[in-house]
Order: sequence, then C-alpha cells, then structure tokens
Amino acid sequence: MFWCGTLLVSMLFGGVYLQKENDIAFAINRGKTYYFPHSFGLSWQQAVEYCRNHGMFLVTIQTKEQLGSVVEYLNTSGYWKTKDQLHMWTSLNDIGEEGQYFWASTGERLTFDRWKAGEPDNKRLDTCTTENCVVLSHHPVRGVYYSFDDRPCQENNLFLCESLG
Ligand SMILES: [Ca+2]
Ligand SMILES: [Ca+2]
Repeated sequence: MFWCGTLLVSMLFGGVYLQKENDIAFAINRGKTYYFPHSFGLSWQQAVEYCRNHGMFLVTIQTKEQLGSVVEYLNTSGYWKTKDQLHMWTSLNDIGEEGQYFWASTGERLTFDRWKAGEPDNKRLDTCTTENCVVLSHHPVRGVYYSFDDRPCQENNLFLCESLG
C-alpha cells in the first residue's frame, strides 16, 4: 500500500499547471460567478487547486436550482458551439469513505439524486484505484442529460469553478 500512498501525495502536490489564459470564460449568473476554462482538463485534485488559486471553488450542484444555474451558464458559454458532450468535475466525491458522498467545496453530504443510470459503480481501475470523484455528464446522443457519474480522480476532465454565496 506504500505505493498507493506515494501516488496520492504526488497527485496532491505534483500539479504544475500550464494553460492558455486567453480562452478562459468568466460569467455571472444568478448572483454566482462561474469560471469555465474549457480548453484543457485536469485531475480532480488539480481542478480543486486550480479553482482555489483563482479564489473560487470546484462547483457544487446540490439542488435543482443550482443545476439550472449551471446549465444556463454552460448554454451561454459557447461550449456547445463546437462540442456535443461534456464530462466536467464537480466537488462531489467519496474519497473519505467508499459510498459516502460529500461536496468538497461546502462539506455537505449529497442529497440531490442526479446519478446516471447504473452509477455510481465505483469501477476498479487497478489494485490502488477505484472511482471516487464525480463528473457532471451531458451527452444527449447517448441519452445522458446533465447527470452524475463517478470517475477515477486522476483522470483529466474539464471542470467548473464557482464563487460560493
Ligand atoms: Ca467510490
Ligand atoms: Ca462510474
């Protein structure tokens, strides 16, 4: 298990972020500021740090209203002009205890049921890795409409930062 621990530490502190700043989108929607740099993906932990470095938090979607606000914002971001699917990190995870989902940005326990059919499945990747971090997925041609899926935390995915309050 030593190797697994080493991997976790390098995940937490090994991030070097190189990204283009020119295609970053800020927007204010329903009193929240969103930040959606959609030209590059990061691991979940890197996404948490990236949002913090910008004085924000990885997005939390705990109510229908919060989901509506995110969807509304994404629809105005220009993202769908060139893309037909989205897999975007949220702050939801069960890193602390398998099957116990919390929003890292607010500390709240998950109460909003938006799981995609068959998820969360905690799929095993290798001896050290199962799926503990949650994306918001939208892929209409596959019948997936803004729903949650647990994914491997080290996978690179897009992500959405938001201001809290
Ligand atoms: Ca899990
Ligand atoms: Ca999954």
